[in-house]
Amino acid sequence: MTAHHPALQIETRPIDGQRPGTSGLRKTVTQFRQPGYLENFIQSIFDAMPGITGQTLVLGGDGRTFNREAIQVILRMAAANGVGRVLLGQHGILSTPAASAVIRKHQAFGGIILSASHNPGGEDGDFGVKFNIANGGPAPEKVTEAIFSKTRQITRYNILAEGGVDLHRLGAQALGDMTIDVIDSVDDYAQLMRRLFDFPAIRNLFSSGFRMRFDAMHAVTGPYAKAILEGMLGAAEGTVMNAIPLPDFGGGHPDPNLVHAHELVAALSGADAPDFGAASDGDGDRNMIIGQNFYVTPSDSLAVLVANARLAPGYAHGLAGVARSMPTSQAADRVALALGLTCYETPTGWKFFGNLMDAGLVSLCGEESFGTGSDHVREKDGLWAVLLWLNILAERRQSVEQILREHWRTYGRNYYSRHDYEGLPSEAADGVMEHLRARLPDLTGCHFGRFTVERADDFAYVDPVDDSVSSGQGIRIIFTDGSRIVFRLSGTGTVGATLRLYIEQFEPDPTRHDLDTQIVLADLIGLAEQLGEVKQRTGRAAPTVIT
Ligand code: VG1
Ligand code: CO
Repeated sequence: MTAHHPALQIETRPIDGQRPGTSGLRKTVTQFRQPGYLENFIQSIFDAMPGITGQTLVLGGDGRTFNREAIQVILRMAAANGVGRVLLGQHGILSTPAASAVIRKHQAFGGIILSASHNPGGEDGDFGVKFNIANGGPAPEKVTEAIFSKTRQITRYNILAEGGVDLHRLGAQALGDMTIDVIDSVDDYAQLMRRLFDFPAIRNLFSSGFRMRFDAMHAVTGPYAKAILEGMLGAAEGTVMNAIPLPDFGGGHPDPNLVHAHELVAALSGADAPDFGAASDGDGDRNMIIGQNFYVTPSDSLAVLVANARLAPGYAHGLAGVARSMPTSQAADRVALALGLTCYETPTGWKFFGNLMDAGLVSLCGEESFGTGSDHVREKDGLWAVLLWLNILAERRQSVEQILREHWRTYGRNYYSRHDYEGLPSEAADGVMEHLRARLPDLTGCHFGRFTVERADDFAYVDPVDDSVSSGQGIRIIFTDGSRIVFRLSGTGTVGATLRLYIEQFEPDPTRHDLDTQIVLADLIGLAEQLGEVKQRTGRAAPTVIT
């Protein structure tokens, strides 16, 4: 430490509730601004990861309110805790997939990503901290539990008394004994994309009159999408809408679904609509895909990508295997079966895919929650999915709708929907789950109308690589015809509890592939509400969000 930057040990005491959820620690900005709140959690990461001394750490965030203040604090703490070097995204910006790419490329020890992902931002919104390990992926449960246990015991944190860093000037700076390299937020990521996809073919597609809209939702993907789609691939200027990242996402909810990306949905409807539309979330790891007047469910998108990945140079040699989270529809399983690939079923959250990819068992994976990705990084990757779609469209020269209809004719259609009940009192949400858990032993063999329960359980996962067990990952009710109802509670919310109902029904008959999803699923939805006593226990007549 230099004389100008004495390291202090500040006394503190444990703060309740710092257990990371599905994807990092997510709380309101107000909570994160409480004295010691951020500091305690960051110190607990360093305490749980003693090997970080002298190592390289990657740091950046999605630009939401509190991003830059938090970065200055984390840098002073990293220096005081003996971190050797920090690779910092310029302006404090790194999308989640870009952070993963930077960790891997520069063989960093790990990374801290500041984001609450698709949760709203601004002064009244949410903030979050994720810790990623050396493979570039979210810390596995044993690491997040170790961090949590440090938050329970903490008595002091280390921080330099002073010292600010210029987040905007590219290049090296010193802070105490630590070096900070401010790097371009987009470069490493864009180079990786260029290696995976046929950029000349996509350029040709755009120059042949193909039109697209990408809604960055005033979140982190704006600069990435501008540089890659409009810059490298020649898409028309203005293709990327809401391209400037704003601390409050322009007051919007940066969640790429039909409800929150309504501006994009409107742009893609009508006779003169562009050919292709996509959106990404707060931190750039989610994606929504739509065609002209045509919505692609994330589960179907995953299945289409698995079926067509070979059309992109990065996947031309074929896939090792695929994986999906348990609640995600089984559409990808059908493709995997046809291609002779193993399809793994993991609990919700990207952290469970890392081991499978590190072991070379899986190349592509996805979740129903607008997440798709591959082993090019260890996070889901919104823009990657959009580029793979573009590469496929450039090769097949069909519309999104034609590709989906052909896909369903080949593999059958998995009608699928998720119903969310947000902001419930925890007791009510827990009550639904406990009630269902109690019923599990008696459900097998029960008949409900035309449905017979083949199996009902509380999903537990044994990681095939390290044998670690994760239990209590959601209630599954599986019927003899392959239909499913799944219940689980969200692990990313910050207010009350969110109950998620996932409903799926398989339809092989092509004459029945053009029906309304909610109508097709109506019987199963009714059954799910009845089995979970959802209305009685939550007092809600209908879900908050349907996707
Ligand atoms: C949700 C999604 C899950 C996703 C997680 C993080 O979790 O359901 O599939 O991995 O968000 O996504 P939960 O526990 O609320 O259902 V993101 O874009 O916040 O990093
Ligand atoms: Co996200």
